[in-house]
Amino acid sequence: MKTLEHIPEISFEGSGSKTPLAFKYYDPEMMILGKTMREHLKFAMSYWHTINAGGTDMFGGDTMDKTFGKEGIERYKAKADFAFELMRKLHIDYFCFHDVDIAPEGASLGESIKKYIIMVDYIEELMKKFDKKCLWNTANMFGDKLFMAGAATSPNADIYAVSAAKVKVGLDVAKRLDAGGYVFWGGREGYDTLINTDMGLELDNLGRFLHMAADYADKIGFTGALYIEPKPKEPTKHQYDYDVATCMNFLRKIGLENRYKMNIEANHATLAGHTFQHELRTAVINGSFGSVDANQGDLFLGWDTDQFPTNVYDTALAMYEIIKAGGFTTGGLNFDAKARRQSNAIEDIFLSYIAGMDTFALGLKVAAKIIEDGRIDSFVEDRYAGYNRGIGRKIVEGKTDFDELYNYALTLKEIQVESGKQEYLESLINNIMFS
Ligand code: XUL
Ligand code: CO
Repeated sequence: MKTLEHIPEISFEGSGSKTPLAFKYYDPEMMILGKTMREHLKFAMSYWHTINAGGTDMFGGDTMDKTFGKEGIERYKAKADFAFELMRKLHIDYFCFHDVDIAPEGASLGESIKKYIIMVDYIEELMKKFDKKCLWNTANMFGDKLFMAGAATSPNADIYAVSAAKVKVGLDVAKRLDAGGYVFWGGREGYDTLINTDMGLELDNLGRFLHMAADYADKIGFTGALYIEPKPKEPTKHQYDYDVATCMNFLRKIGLENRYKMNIEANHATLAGHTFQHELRTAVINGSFGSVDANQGDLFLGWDTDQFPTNVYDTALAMYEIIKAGGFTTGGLNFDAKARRQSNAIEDIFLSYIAGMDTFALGLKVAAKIIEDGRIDSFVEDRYAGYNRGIGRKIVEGKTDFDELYNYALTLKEIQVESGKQEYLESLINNIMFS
Protein backbone atom coordinates (compact mmCIF):
# COMPACT_ATOMS: atom_id res chain seq x y z
CA MET A 1 0.00 0.00 0.00
CA LYS A 2 1.69 3.18 -1.08
CA THR A 3 -0.58 5.70 -2.61
CA LEU A 4 -4.22 6.56 -2.95
CA GLU A 5 -3.84 8.79 -5.99
CA HIS A 6 -6.08 6.53 -8.06
CA ILE A 7 -8.96 7.03 -5.61
CA PRO A 8 -11.16 10.04 -6.39
CA GLU A 9 -12.57 12.42 -3.82
CA ILE A 10 -15.80 10.76 -2.72
CA SER A 11 -18.88 12.79 -3.49
CA PHE A 12 -22.58 12.43 -2.83
CA GLU A 13 -24.39 11.09 -5.91
CA GLY A 14 -27.72 10.05 -4.41
CA SER A 15 -29.49 6.73 -3.97
CA GLY A 16 -29.80 6.08 -7.71
CA SER A 17 -26.03 6.15 -8.25
CA LYS A 18 -24.28 2.98 -9.34
CA THR A 19 -20.80 4.40 -8.77
CA PRO A 20 -19.12 2.27 -6.09
CA LEU A 21 -16.84 5.10 -4.94
CA ALA A 22 -19.64 7.59 -4.19
CA PHE A 23 -21.98 8.29 -1.29
CA LYS A 24 -25.56 7.22 -1.93
CA TYR A 25 -27.02 8.65 1.29
CA TYR A 26 -24.34 10.66 3.10
CA ASP A 27 -24.78 14.22 1.90
CA PRO A 28 -22.68 16.21 4.42
CA GLU A 29 -24.60 19.48 4.01
CA MET A 30 -28.12 18.04 3.94
CA MET A 31 -30.25 19.51 6.74
CA ILE A 32 -32.02 17.08 9.04
CA LEU A 33 -33.96 18.31 12.09
CA GLY A 34 -32.16 21.66 12.00
CA LYS A 35 -28.57 20.41 11.68
CA THR A 36 -26.44 19.20 8.78
CA MET A 37 -25.69 15.49 8.46
CA ARG A 38 -22.06 16.34 9.07
CA GLU A 39 -22.92 17.99 12.42
CA HIS A 40 -25.19 15.15 13.49
CA LEU A 41 -22.85 12.32 12.63
CA LYS A 42 -19.34 13.66 13.41
CA PHE A 43 -17.57 10.76 11.69
CA ALA A 44 -14.09 9.78 12.80
CA MET A 45 -11.43 7.55 11.25
CA SER A 46 -9.88 4.94 13.55
CA TYR A 47 -6.14 5.07 12.99
CA TRP A 48 -5.43 1.53 14.23
CA HIS A 49 -7.75 -0.30 11.87
CA THR A 50 -7.46 1.97 8.87
CA ILE A 51 -3.79 2.82 8.82
CA ASN A 52 -2.21 -0.13 10.64
CA ALA A 53 -4.32 -3.31 10.60
CA GLY A 54 -3.12 -5.67 7.87
CA GLY A 55 -5.91 -8.26 7.98
CA THR A 56 -4.06 -10.70 10.22
CA ASP A 57 -6.01 -13.38 12.12
CA MET A 58 -5.17 -16.32 14.40
CA PHE A 59 -4.40 -18.49 11.38
CA GLY A 60 -2.53 -16.25 9.03
CA GLY A 61 -0.49 -13.07 8.64
CA ASP A 62 -1.25 -9.83 6.88
CA THR A 63 -3.14 -9.75 3.60
CA MET A 64 -2.58 -6.00 3.15
CA ASP A 65 0.75 -4.23 3.15
CA LYS A 66 0.63 -1.04 5.21
CA THR A 67 4.40 -0.57 5.57
CA PHE A 68 4.60 2.01 2.76
CA GLY A 69 7.97 0.50 1.85
CA LYS A 70 9.60 2.55 4.59
CA GLU A 71 11.16 1.98 8.01
CA GLY A 72 11.03 3.70 11.37
CA ILE A 73 9.71 7.22 11.72
CA GLU A 74 9.57 7.66 7.91
CA ARG A 75 7.04 4.83 7.74
CA TYR A 76 4.86 6.60 10.31
CA LYS A 77 5.10 9.89 8.47
CA ALA A 78 3.97 8.12 5.28
CA LYS A 79 1.11 6.56 7.24
CA ALA A 80 0.08 9.98 8.58
CA ASP A 81 0.17 11.52 5.09
CA PHE A 82 -1.98 8.67 3.86
CA ALA A 83 -4.40 9.06 6.80
CA PHE A 84 -5.04 12.75 6.21
CA GLU A 85 -5.40 12.34 2.48
CA LEU A 86 -7.88 9.53 3.11
CA MET A 87 -9.89 11.71 5.52
CA ARG A 88 -9.90 14.51 2.97
CA LYS A 89 -11.17 12.26 0.19
CA LEU A 90 -13.86 10.73 2.42
CA HIS A 91 -14.97 14.03 4.01
CA ILE A 92 -14.22 12.69 7.50
CA ASP A 93 -13.59 15.54 9.95
CA TYR A 94 -12.19 13.64 12.96
CA PHE A 95 -9.78 10.85 13.81
CA CYS A 96 -8.97 8.70 16.86
CA PHE A 97 -5.68 7.03 17.75
CA HIS A 98 -3.62 5.13 20.35
CA ASP A 99 -0.07 6.31 21.08
CA VAL A 100 1.45 3.27 19.36
CA ASP A 101 -0.68 3.78 16.22
CA ILE A 102 1.04 6.95 15.13
CA ALA A 103 4.68 6.34 16.08
CA PRO A 104 7.22 3.51 16.28
CA GLU A 105 8.13 2.29 19.74
CA GLY A 106 11.60 2.85 21.19
CA ALA A 107 13.83 0.57 23.28
CA SER A 108 12.67 2.22 26.52
CA LEU A 109 9.57 4.07 27.70
CA GLY A 110 11.46 7.39 27.49
CA GLU A 111 12.52 6.70 23.89
CA SER A 112 9.00 5.66 22.90
CA ILE A 113 7.65 8.92 24.30
CA LYS A 114 10.26 10.93 22.34
CA LYS A 115 9.28 9.24 19.07
CA TYR A 116 5.62 9.69 19.93
CA ILE A 117 6.06 13.41 20.43
CA ILE A 118 7.94 13.74 17.11
CA MET A 119 4.89 12.24 15.44
CA VAL A 120 2.46 14.37 17.45
CA ASP A 121 4.34 17.42 16.08
CA TYR A 122 3.96 16.01 12.57
CA ILE A 123 0.27 15.23 13.01
CA GLU A 124 -0.46 18.62 14.55
CA GLU A 125 0.81 20.23 11.33
CA LEU A 126 -1.33 17.92 9.19
CA MET A 127 -4.38 18.75 11.33
CA LYS A 128 -3.89 22.43 10.54
CA LYS A 129 -3.17 21.85 6.88
CA PHE A 130 -6.17 19.56 6.32
CA ASP A 131 -8.47 21.19 8.88
CA LYS A 132 -9.09 17.92 10.78
CA LYS A 133 -9.77 17.40 14.48
CA CYS A 134 -8.97 14.71 17.02
CA LEU A 135 -12.19 13.17 18.41
CA TRP A 136 -10.18 11.30 21.07
CA ASN A 137 -6.87 9.70 21.70
CA THR A 138 -5.78 6.95 24.06
CA ALA A 139 -2.81 4.85 25.14
CA ASN A 140 -2.39 1.23 24.12
CA MET A 141 -1.94 -0.64 27.39
CA PHE A 142 -2.74 -4.10 26.12
CA GLY A 143 -0.39 -4.95 23.24
CA ASP A 144 2.95 -5.07 25.01
CA LYS A 145 3.82 -8.15 27.09
CA LEU A 146 4.24 -5.79 30.06
CA PHE A 147 0.46 -5.43 30.20
CA MET A 148 -0.39 -9.13 29.91
CA ALA A 149 -2.07 -9.05 33.36
CA GLY A 150 -3.49 -5.56 33.04
CA ALA A 151 -2.31 -1.97 33.34
CA ALA A 152 -4.12 -0.08 36.11
CA THR A 153 -5.17 -3.51 37.45
CA SER A 154 -1.76 -5.14 37.07
CA PRO A 155 -0.55 -7.20 40.03
CA ASN A 156 2.81 -5.43 39.51
CA ALA A 157 3.11 -1.86 40.89
CA ASP A 158 5.90 -0.93 38.45
CA ILE A 159 3.60 -1.77 35.55
CA TYR A 160 0.90 0.36 37.20
CA ALA A 161 3.41 3.24 37.22
CA VAL A 162 4.26 2.72 33.52
CA SER A 163 0.54 2.79 32.76
CA ALA A 164 0.15 6.06 34.65
CA ALA A 165 3.08 7.52 32.70
CA LYS A 166 1.47 6.53 29.40
CA VAL A 167 -1.87 8.08 30.37
CA LYS A 168 -0.15 11.25 31.62
CA VAL A 169 1.51 11.67 28.22
CA GLY A 170 -1.77 10.80 26.51
CA LEU A 171 -3.61 13.52 28.41
CA ASP A 172 -0.85 16.03 27.60
CA VAL A 173 -1.30 15.15 23.93
CA ALA A 174 -5.10 15.38 24.20
CA LYS A 175 -4.76 18.86 25.63
CA ARG A 176 -2.25 19.90 23.01
CA LEU A 177 -4.32 18.62 20.06
CA ASP A 178 -7.51 19.98 21.63
CA ALA A 179 -9.06 16.51 21.45
CA GLY A 180 -12.76 16.16 22.18
CA GLY A 181 -11.93 13.46 24.72
CA TYR A 182 -9.56 10.85 26.05
CA VAL A 183 -10.61 7.17 26.10
CA PHE A 184 -9.99 4.52 28.71
CA TRP A 185 -10.64 1.15 27.19
CA GLY A 186 -9.49 -1.35 29.79
CA GLY A 187 -7.62 -3.55 27.34
CA ARG A 188 -6.59 -6.24 29.79
CA GLU A 189 -8.25 -4.81 32.91
CA GLY A 190 -9.97 -7.99 34.00
CA TYR A 191 -9.01 -11.57 34.74
CA ASP A 192 -8.77 -15.00 33.23
CA THR A 193 -9.15 -16.87 36.53
CA LEU A 194 -10.01 -15.71 40.04
CA ILE A 195 -7.65 -18.34 41.48
CA ASN A 196 -4.70 -16.02 40.82
CA THR A 197 -6.49 -12.67 41.17
CA ASP A 198 -7.05 -10.21 44.02
CA MET A 199 -10.14 -8.71 42.44
CA GLY A 200 -10.82 -6.28 45.30
CA LEU A 201 -7.34 -4.77 45.21
CA GLU A 202 -7.31 -4.60 41.40
CA LEU A 203 -10.58 -2.68 41.34
CA ASP A 204 -9.52 -0.34 44.15
CA ASN A 205 -6.31 0.37 42.22
CA LEU A 206 -8.32 1.03 39.08
CA GLY A 207 -10.41 3.51 41.09
CA ARG A 208 -7.26 5.27 42.31
CA PHE A 209 -5.97 5.37 38.73
CA LEU A 210 -9.14 6.98 37.38
CA HIS A 211 -9.02 9.56 40.18
CA MET A 212 -5.39 10.42 39.45
CA ALA A 213 -6.14 10.67 35.72
CA ALA A 214 -9.06 13.06 36.34
CA ASP A 215 -6.95 15.13 38.75
CA TYR A 216 -4.16 15.35 36.18
CA ALA A 217 -6.59 16.35 33.42
CA ASP A 218 -7.91 19.12 35.66
CA LYS A 219 -4.39 20.21 36.60
CA ILE A 220 -3.31 20.71 32.98
CA GLY A 221 -6.65 22.27 32.05
CA PHE A 222 -7.78 19.57 29.63
CA THR A 223 -11.43 20.44 29.06
CA GLY A 224 -12.35 17.50 26.83
CA ALA A 225 -14.34 14.52 28.09
CA LEU A 226 -12.91 11.45 29.80
CA TYR A 227 -14.58 8.34 28.43
CA ILE A 228 -14.72 4.76 29.59
CA GLU A 229 -15.35 2.21 26.84
CA PRO A 230 -17.24 -0.80 28.22
CA LYS A 231 -16.51 -4.31 26.95
CA PRO A 232 -17.49 -7.59 28.64
CA LYS A 233 -14.75 -9.95 27.48
CA GLU A 234 -11.83 -10.32 25.06
CA PRO A 235 -8.95 -10.21 25.57
CA THR A 236 -9.61 -11.26 29.17
CA LYS A 237 -12.31 -13.76 30.06
CA HIS A 238 -13.98 -11.16 32.26
CA GLN A 239 -13.38 -7.44 31.72
CA TYR A 240 -14.10 -5.17 34.69
CA ASP A 241 -15.79 -2.57 32.42
CA TYR A 242 -18.38 -5.18 31.39
CA ASP A 243 -21.14 -2.86 30.15
CA VAL A 244 -22.50 0.63 30.79
CA ALA A 245 -24.39 -0.40 33.93
CA THR A 246 -21.29 -2.05 35.43
CA CYS A 247 -19.15 0.99 34.63
CA MET A 248 -21.70 3.37 36.15
CA ASN A 249 -21.90 1.28 39.30
CA PHE A 250 -18.11 1.41 39.60
CA LEU A 251 -17.94 5.13 38.89
CA ARG A 252 -20.60 5.80 41.55
CA LYS A 253 -18.68 3.66 44.04
CA ILE A 254 -15.57 5.78 43.52
CA GLY A 255 -17.49 9.08 43.25
CA LEU A 256 -16.57 9.82 39.62
CA GLU A 257 -19.97 9.37 37.95
CA ASN A 258 -20.06 13.00 36.87
CA ARG A 259 -16.48 13.08 35.62
CA TYR A 260 -16.40 10.14 33.20
CA LYS A 261 -18.71 9.52 30.28
CA MET A 262 -19.21 6.44 28.13
CA ASN A 263 -17.75 5.60 24.75
CA ILE A 264 -20.22 2.98 23.57
CA GLU A 265 -19.20 0.42 21.00
CA ALA A 266 -21.89 -1.50 19.12
CA ASN A 267 -19.93 -4.76 18.94
CA HIS A 268 -19.10 -4.58 22.67
CA ALA A 269 -22.81 -4.14 23.44
CA THR A 270 -23.76 -7.33 21.60
CA LEU A 271 -20.87 -9.24 23.21
CA ALA A 272 -22.38 -8.23 26.57
CA GLY A 273 -25.75 -9.64 25.49
CA HIS A 274 -27.29 -6.22 24.95
CA THR A 275 -28.45 -4.35 21.90
CA PHE A 276 -26.50 -1.25 20.88
CA GLN A 277 -29.68 0.72 21.61
CA HIS A 278 -29.82 -0.68 25.16
CA GLU A 279 -26.29 0.50 25.93
CA LEU A 280 -26.99 3.95 24.49
CA ARG A 281 -30.23 4.28 26.48
CA THR A 282 -28.53 3.11 29.68
CA ALA A 283 -25.86 5.77 29.26
CA VAL A 284 -28.39 8.48 28.43
CA ILE A 285 -30.58 7.81 31.47
CA ASN A 286 -27.47 7.82 33.66
CA GLY A 287 -26.27 11.15 32.26
CA SER A 288 -23.15 9.53 30.85
CA PHE A 289 -23.68 9.39 27.11
CA GLY A 290 -20.48 10.58 25.46
CA SER A 291 -19.25 9.06 22.23
CA VAL A 292 -19.71 6.01 20.00
CA ASP A 293 -17.44 3.40 18.47
CA ALA A 294 -19.45 2.63 15.37
CA ASN A 295 -19.19 -0.92 14.08
CA GLN A 296 -21.11 -4.18 14.14
CA GLY A 297 -20.35 -7.73 15.18
CA ASP A 298 -21.37 -11.02 13.69
CA LEU A 299 -23.99 -12.49 16.00
CA PHE A 300 -22.87 -16.02 15.11
CA LEU A 301 -19.30 -15.36 16.25
CA GLY A 302 -18.45 -14.87 19.89
CA TRP A 303 -15.81 -12.23 19.47
CA ASP A 304 -15.23 -8.62 18.51
CA THR A 305 -15.21 -8.73 14.71
CA ASP A 306 -15.20 -4.92 14.33
CA GLN A 307 -17.07 -4.87 11.02
CA PHE A 308 -18.19 -1.71 9.33
CA PRO A 309 -21.86 -1.09 10.16
CA THR A 310 -24.23 -2.02 7.34
CA ASN A 311 -27.36 -2.84 9.32
CA VAL A 312 -29.71 0.13 8.87
CA TYR A 313 -32.18 -1.07 11.49
CA ASP A 314 -29.47 -0.86 14.17
CA THR A 315 -28.14 2.51 13.05
CA ALA A 316 -31.68 3.91 12.88
CA LEU A 317 -32.40 2.92 16.48
CA ALA A 318 -28.96 4.16 17.56
CA MET A 319 -29.50 7.55 15.90
CA TYR A 320 -32.98 7.70 17.42
CA GLU A 321 -31.37 7.42 20.87
CA ILE A 322 -28.61 9.90 20.03
CA ILE A 323 -30.97 12.54 18.61
CA LYS A 324 -33.31 12.20 21.57
CA ALA A 325 -30.32 12.64 23.89
CA GLY A 326 -29.65 16.00 22.22
CA GLY A 327 -26.94 14.75 19.85
CA PHE A 328 -23.19 14.62 20.27
CA THR A 329 -21.33 17.36 22.14
CA THR A 330 -17.69 16.32 22.63
CA GLY A 331 -18.28 12.90 21.07
CA GLY A 332 -18.93 11.52 17.63
CA LEU A 333 -19.07 8.33 15.55
CA ASN A 334 -15.67 6.68 15.42
CA PHE A 335 -15.49 3.78 12.98
CA ASP A 336 -13.77 1.26 15.23
CA ALA A 337 -14.08 -1.04 12.24
CA LYS A 338 -11.88 -2.70 9.68
CA ALA A 339 -12.27 -4.06 6.20
CA ARG A 340 -12.36 -7.87 6.18
CA ARG A 341 -9.20 -9.91 5.70
CA GLN A 342 -10.30 -10.74 2.17
CA SER A 343 -11.09 -7.10 1.36
CA ASN A 344 -7.44 -6.30 0.91
CA ALA A 345 -7.29 -3.57 -1.73
CA ILE A 346 -6.92 0.14 -0.93
CA GLU A 347 -10.23 0.61 -2.66
CA ASP A 348 -11.83 -1.65 -0.02
CA ILE A 349 -10.90 0.79 2.73
CA PHE A 350 -12.87 3.45 0.89
CA LEU A 351 -15.75 1.13 0.03
CA SER A 352 -16.03 0.06 3.67
CA TYR A 353 -16.06 3.65 4.96
CA ILE A 354 -18.63 4.58 2.33
CA ALA A 355 -20.76 1.61 3.47
CA GLY A 356 -20.48 2.68 7.11
CA MET A 357 -21.12 6.35 6.47
CA ASP A 358 -24.07 5.67 4.18
CA THR A 359 -25.52 3.24 6.75
CA PHE A 360 -25.39 5.90 9.47
CA ALA A 361 -26.75 8.54 7.08
CA LEU A 362 -29.68 6.22 6.36
CA GLY A 363 -30.07 5.53 10.08
CA LEU A 364 -30.14 9.28 10.76
CA LYS A 365 -32.81 9.82 8.11
CA VAL A 366 -34.97 7.00 9.42
CA ALA A 367 -34.54 8.18 13.04
CA ALA A 368 -35.56 11.72 12.06
CA LYS A 369 -38.61 10.30 10.27
CA ILE A 370 -39.58 8.23 13.34
CA ILE A 371 -39.32 11.36 15.49
CA GLU A 372 -41.18 13.58 13.01
CA ASP A 373 -43.86 10.95 12.56
CA GLY A 374 -44.35 10.97 16.34
CA ARG A 375 -46.43 7.80 16.62
CA ILE A 376 -43.75 5.82 18.48
CA ASP A 377 -43.09 8.64 20.94
CA SER A 378 -46.74 9.32 21.56
CA PHE A 379 -47.44 5.59 22.05
CA VAL A 380 -44.79 5.46 24.78
CA GLU A 381 -46.09 8.68 26.31
CA ASP A 382 -49.65 7.33 26.42
CA ARG A 383 -48.46 4.01 27.83
CA TYR A 384 -47.15 5.77 30.93
CA ALA A 385 -49.86 8.45 31.14
CA GLY A 386 -51.11 6.98 34.42
CA TYR A 387 -48.06 8.47 36.08
CA ASN A 388 -49.17 12.00 35.18
CA ARG A 389 -52.31 11.89 37.33
CA GLY A 390 -53.73 10.60 40.58
CA ILE A 391 -51.77 7.94 42.42
CA GLY A 392 -49.27 7.64 39.53
CA ARG A 393 -48.31 11.26 39.91
CA LYS A 394 -47.87 10.80 43.64
CA ILE A 395 -45.52 7.85 42.98
CA VAL A 396 -43.40 9.86 40.57
CA GLU A 397 -43.27 12.85 42.90
CA GLY A 398 -42.31 10.65 45.86
CA LYS A 399 -45.41 11.78 47.72
CA THR A 400 -46.79 8.39 48.72
CA ASP A 401 -45.82 5.35 50.79
CA PHE A 402 -46.66 1.66 51.12
CA ASP A 403 -49.57 2.31 53.48
CA GLU A 404 -51.28 4.62 51.03
CA LEU A 405 -50.54 2.32 48.08
CA TYR A 406 -51.96 -0.64 50.03
CA ASN A 407 -55.18 1.20 50.78
CA TYR A 408 -55.42 2.46 47.21
CA ALA A 409 -54.84 -1.04 45.77
CA LEU A 410 -57.69 -2.46 47.84
CA THR A 411 -60.15 0.06 46.38
CA LEU A 412 -59.42 -1.03 42.79
CA LYS A 413 -62.16 -2.97 41.06
CA GLU A 414 -61.36 -3.43 37.40
CA ILE A 415 -57.75 -2.80 36.33
CA GLN A 416 -57.13 -2.06 32.67
CA VAL A 417 -54.14 -4.10 31.37
CA GLU A 418 -53.13 -2.37 28.15
CA SER A 419 -51.45 -4.04 25.16
CA GLY A 420 -47.73 -3.27 24.58
CA LYS A 421 -48.37 -3.49 20.80
CA GLN A 422 -44.82 -4.62 19.96
CA GLU A 423 -45.69 -6.07 16.57
CA TYR A 424 -47.68 -3.00 15.55
CA LEU A 425 -44.76 -0.74 16.52
CA GLU A 426 -42.19 -2.91 14.74
CA SER A 427 -44.22 -2.85 11.55
CA LEU A 428 -44.70 0.89 11.99
CA ILE A 429 -40.92 1.30 11.99
CA ASN A 430 -40.70 -0.83 8.83
CA ASN A 431 -43.38 1.32 7.26
CA ILE A 432 -41.51 4.52 8.15
CA MET A 433 -38.20 3.03 6.96
CA PHE A 434 -39.44 1.95 3.59
CA SER A 435 -41.93 4.65 2.70
C1 XUL B 1 -11.08 -2.85 21.50
C2 XUL B 1 -11.49 -1.48 21.22
C3 XUL B 1 -10.42 -0.47 21.21
C4 XUL B 1 -10.80 0.83 21.82
C5 XUL B 1 -9.66 1.79 21.96
O1 XUL B 1 -12.11 -3.77 21.48
O2 XUL B 1 -12.64 -1.22 20.96
O3 XUL B 1 -9.99 -0.31 19.92
O4 XUL B 1 -11.79 1.44 21.07
O5 XUL B 1 -8.60 1.30 22.70
CO1 CO C 1 -13.58 0.54 20.48
